[in-house]
Amino acid sequence: MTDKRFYLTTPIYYVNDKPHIGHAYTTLACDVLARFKRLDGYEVMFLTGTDEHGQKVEAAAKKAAVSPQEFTDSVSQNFRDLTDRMGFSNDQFIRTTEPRHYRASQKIWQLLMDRGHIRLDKYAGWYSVRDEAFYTEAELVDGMAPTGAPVEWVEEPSYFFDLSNWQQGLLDHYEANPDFVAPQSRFNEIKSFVSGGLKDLSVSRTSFAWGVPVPGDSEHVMYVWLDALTNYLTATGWAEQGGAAAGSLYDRLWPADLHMVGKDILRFHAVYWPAFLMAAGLPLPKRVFAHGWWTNEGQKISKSLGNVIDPLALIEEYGLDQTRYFLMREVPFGRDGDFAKQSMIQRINSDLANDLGNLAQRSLSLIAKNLDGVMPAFPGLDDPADAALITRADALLDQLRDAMDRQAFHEGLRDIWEVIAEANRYIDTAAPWALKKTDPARMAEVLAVLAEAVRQFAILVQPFMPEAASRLLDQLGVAGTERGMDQLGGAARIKAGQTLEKPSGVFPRYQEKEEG
Ligand code: ME8
Repeated sequence: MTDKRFYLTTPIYYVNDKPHIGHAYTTLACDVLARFKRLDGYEVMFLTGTDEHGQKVEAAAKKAAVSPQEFTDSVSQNFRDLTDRMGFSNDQFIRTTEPRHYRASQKIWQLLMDRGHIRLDKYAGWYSVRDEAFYTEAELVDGMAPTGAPVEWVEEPSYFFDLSNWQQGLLDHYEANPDFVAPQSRFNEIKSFVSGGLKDLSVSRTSFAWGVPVPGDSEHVMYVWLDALTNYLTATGWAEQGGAAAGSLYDRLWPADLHMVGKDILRFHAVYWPAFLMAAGLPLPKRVFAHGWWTNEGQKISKSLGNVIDPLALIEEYGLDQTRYFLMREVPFGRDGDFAKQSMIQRINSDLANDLGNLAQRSLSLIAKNLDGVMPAFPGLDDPADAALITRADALLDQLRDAMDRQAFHEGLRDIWEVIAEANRYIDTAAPWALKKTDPARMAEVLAVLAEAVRQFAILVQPFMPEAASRLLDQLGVAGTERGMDQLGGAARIKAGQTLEKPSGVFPRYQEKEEG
């Protein structure tokens, strides 16, 4: 067992709807990071799942004329299916309707109660079922939630969490942990929200029943966000093992290294969740990253506009690795971005088919044709052009590590593609196809340098495009045990003398279908 550990989470998704690009995007970002960390020698726990309680889900079940449990069973399965189809490598898939999650939610409630942070009172105010959030009169815009969601007036007995007492504690934590929330602009918004003062938070409801029962008061169910946020603890076995001897899963994993969320739910993760945890006397997660939102060809995505993007349709049309690459490369992670078909095609044909695909295919087929498919020996780097390319390739691992630790996925890929461009210039200048007759020894050196560069690119892109990378590594004769990040940075090189399999392109061009 390693002491390099990394615990990362996606939000758990509401089961009121089909999975869409937003869900796929958040989970994909975590998948890429989880794969990178595993390849970089970490013990990783990657958690995703479904958020199954609350009024929104109860209403969706009623509309479908089935019980909430039947409804959540079936919709939760859609999210699991998406996980499989996208090749996500999550270690657990949690459902908030599981008994272990009831245990954890009730345990945190009890802790908050015992420590004097929850009291019974009465709530009178606005509630948005779509957002599952409470709003003050002052926050409403034209009678709607600031998100544009409808609100309803709610008046009912409710337990309250003493959020107002945590303003200073939160601000101190932000001050002491400048990387707690990213991107920085969003962190600033959170700080100014908390600086503006916090009101106690209603944490139970009596007007519907689809939730975790409040311990000791069966009239109430827990506010869905208190229940939902606790999933991150549930999955560590906290209810069963919290405070247990060193070495328990909880002990190894908590606090989480990263909660990945969309920008719309940052406040719940960067304000309420840390306040709950501080009040319960538990350590806080190390970082919360809020990513941006996708539009579709410039338009806001909405069911009413009928322009929701189905991630499964994207995979079908463009291919899984291509879709994964596009989503991670096109938009600086953390910013909003636009999904445009032409940009997708451009990325597939230019970055993948031309830049990386052709480079690999040209290099490998020259080895096949001119060297009988036998991997040449890696040269001493006396030639300045060889040295320049390999030095840049060797530096990529540290660059990628740094980008990954900042969740700057687009930068990681950009850095790799800069060296791919360099390798393309190298092959054009060295022109190994012309050396066969004039200088076969030099040709073998050039092809070895190219094969080494491609080996490194293939290892580096595994977290983003696992299938294509694995096919490329197969063609380069790289053993399954030699695909980790520890094989980079000059620690290993191509192995001379192996006979390679016949190469075939791994990044096909996208052909637009003829209309009609
Ligand atoms: O919020 N582009 O669940 P959810 C990018 N259950 N991301 C988008 C998007 C878009 N167009 N639309 C939505 C919940 N998202 C809670 C979480 S966690 C303890 C509980 C993202 O199903 C959005 O930002 O509404 C959010 O991260 C997720 O998809 C949707 O979550």
